[in-house]
Amino acid sequence: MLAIALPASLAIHSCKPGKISSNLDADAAQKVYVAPGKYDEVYAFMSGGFSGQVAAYGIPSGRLLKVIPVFSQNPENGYGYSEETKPMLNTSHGFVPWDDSHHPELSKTNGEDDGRWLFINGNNTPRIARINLATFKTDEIIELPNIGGNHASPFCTENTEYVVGNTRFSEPLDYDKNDVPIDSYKKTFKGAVSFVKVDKESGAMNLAFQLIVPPFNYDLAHAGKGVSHDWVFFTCYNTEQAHTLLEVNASQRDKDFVMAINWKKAEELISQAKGTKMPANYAHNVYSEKTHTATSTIEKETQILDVTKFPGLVYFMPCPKSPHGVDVTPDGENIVASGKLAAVIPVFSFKKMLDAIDKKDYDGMVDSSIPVLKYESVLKGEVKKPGLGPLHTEFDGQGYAYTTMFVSSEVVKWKIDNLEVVDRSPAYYSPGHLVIPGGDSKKPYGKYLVVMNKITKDRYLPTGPELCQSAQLLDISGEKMKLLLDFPTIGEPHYAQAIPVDKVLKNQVKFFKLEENTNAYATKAEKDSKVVRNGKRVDIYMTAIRSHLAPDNIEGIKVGDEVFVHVTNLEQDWDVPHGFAIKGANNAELLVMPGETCSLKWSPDRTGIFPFYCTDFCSALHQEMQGYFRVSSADANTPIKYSIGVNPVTQ
Ligand code: K7E
Ligand code: CUA
Repeated sequence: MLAIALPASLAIHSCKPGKISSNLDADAAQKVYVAPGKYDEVYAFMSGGFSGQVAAYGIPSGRLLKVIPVFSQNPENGYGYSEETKPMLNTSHGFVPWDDSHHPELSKTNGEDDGRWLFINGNNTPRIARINLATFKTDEIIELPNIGGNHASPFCTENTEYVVGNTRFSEPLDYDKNDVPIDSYKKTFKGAVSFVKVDKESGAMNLAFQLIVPPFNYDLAHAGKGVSHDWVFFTCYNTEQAHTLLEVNASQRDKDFVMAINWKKAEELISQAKGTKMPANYAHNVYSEKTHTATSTIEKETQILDVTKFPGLVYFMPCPKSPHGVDVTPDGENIVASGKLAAVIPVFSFKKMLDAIDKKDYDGMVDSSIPVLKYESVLKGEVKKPGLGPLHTEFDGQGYAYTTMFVSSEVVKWKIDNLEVVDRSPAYYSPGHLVIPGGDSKKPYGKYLVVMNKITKDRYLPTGPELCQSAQLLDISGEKMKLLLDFPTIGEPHYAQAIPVDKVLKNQVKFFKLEENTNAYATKAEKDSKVVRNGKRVDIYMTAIRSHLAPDNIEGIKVGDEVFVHVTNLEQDWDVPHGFAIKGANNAELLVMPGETCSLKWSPDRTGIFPFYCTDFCSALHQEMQGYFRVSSADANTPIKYSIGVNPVTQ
């Protein structure tokens, strides 16, 4: 989400709407054409913004490959509707079936994307999710306490030691006295930076500690790498500490800050037991590939460090005009921050930052304890006249940086060593983030750039009042950026990560092994399918294989029962899911992967015959893959009875 206050004269697009794009490559069609049956070169994982999901696209074709459900229920495959996946969306507030996801982040090894996991933030009800790129499923979601708006999140340190996140809305800590007047903001509100530890082997996350920081709005982050390995950088705005009409009140000061945190030092302090344990209340949801079931645990403790008490942990670098993005060059030496309202792009030098810290080259203190380093002392230089409204920067590994200009609606290429602008390419229109494969890592794959736009105006066929969101693919292999392709996206794409396909392909899971399925309701063979009544609860152990469901005739269900249909897909082959749906169920379908078990809850509300069927066209006889429930009145004596074909299933 971007809220930018601008003088009216600036609040127009510099690029006039028009069908022809001036920067279109003459060979564009050739360069994006991926012949039928051929694979794309790169996966792009784009946040779905207010859809709460992630979408995987092939680049250069721009073809949508999959929507990966993360924070929102997804009727298309039953995520968040099946009994197994409902716990994934549990929070300390109960079931929250939606979020706003902005920043996908690939796991890193030695500062390079390793293709194992993709992390993404839930912005609204603060959460971090981990997607397993072997299965393209969300494996874990952890809620973050003490935070409102998990926007500056989740960013990986160089070896994915941590994913870090910071709060957009400062607020009183959960277990402080938190029922306070809003105008006590400066006194009672706090920021909290979360460090989520990631297990090297399994990817399992846990909230290691939180740093309590001044009540600013924290916007974005990137971790250092190489020389700056030990540090993580956050932008913050609203250093005015306003709590109303931020549009005006948070734009008073000429400079806000980039906050530099020495996470190694924080880790050390925690290991020396300098942290304070504090009661907390947050959900930690884990999906198991063996049980095919998620469990949700409510955690009761967090560990905090008040940064004002530990000198050397945090420094502020002044940054002009409402900073938004902060990005670190592949060598880890330069920190690029983008002030949304600034006329320059400041580039900070990590080396100069260390020198300034050494020399105590301060320009005052925040909260009388956190040093503000002198702007001139930490600055490498400013990119002059880059355009209007700089937001985000990525790198090509060839010594160039590319920054989106929201207001002047363009991508600007500049040289990192001399900070000269060398090229600009219009974006249609108002770009937010951009992504280069590996563009925030030590090793960018600097061939493509995808810019994600907030507004499309006349670029696509109209679709009523809401027009589609869009990405644009640029070829950046040459001196000049060349536009290749427009393609629409789901939700509102903010950040994205992209990675050459090899790193992801080699880990792909094609199906789940049936013998390893330890779901409590798994049925491993058709002969074991059965119906079990226990009071008003009825469990149906059903199997699916081309092209029948077993059992397919079920009687003895009564109005008022709670029916759980546990469908195990017996197939052991790639690309053979079976679906399952029941007429009138207040639920979505199930989409069961080979070797997996999924459960649908159904409360029949009337007597009659209720058909069920497979929803995924799985074979030539898919339309035959069906069955019937007979539902009797609550006081009827219809016995439980189930069968398939001429051979009754053993009772
Ligand atoms: Cu710039 Cu939420 Cu990353 Cu959107 S944020 S653009
Ligand atoms: Cu199984 Cu259609």
